Amino acid sequence: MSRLKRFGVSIEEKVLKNFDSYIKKKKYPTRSKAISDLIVKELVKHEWLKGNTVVGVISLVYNHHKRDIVEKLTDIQHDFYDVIISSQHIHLDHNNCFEIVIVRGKPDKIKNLSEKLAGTKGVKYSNLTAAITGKNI
Ligand code: NI
Repeated sequence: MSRLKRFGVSIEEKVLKNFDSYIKKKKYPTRSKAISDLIVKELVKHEWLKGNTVVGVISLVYNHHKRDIVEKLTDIQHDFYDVIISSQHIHLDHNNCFEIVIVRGKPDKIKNLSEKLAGTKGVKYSNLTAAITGKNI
């Protein structure tokens, strides 16, 4: 972690009041931590838009009894083997599976993979958690 830097911010009273109630609900220890997290979130978005190498996690919930779903999801993942670092499969109950796919690569390719997996018939839930390598922060 780099050195902490202090700076002054002027903000409308009403906005600050709303922000303080927001950070209280989120249980942030300080305003500084809350503001820092918001800035990092924006930088992550920016990094994804710039198209640099990013990381992420795709999570999926599906019923493995659904016709051909396991083969389809595996085929898609093999088409994107170069951006997949690792995956883990958890059997939730008799029918349902939870799978996480950890990815690293160009944002367009990762979004494409995420959309293909999400669009597979039988996938009940899918989410892409976007992160960055952290090198530029
Ligand atoms: Ni399973």
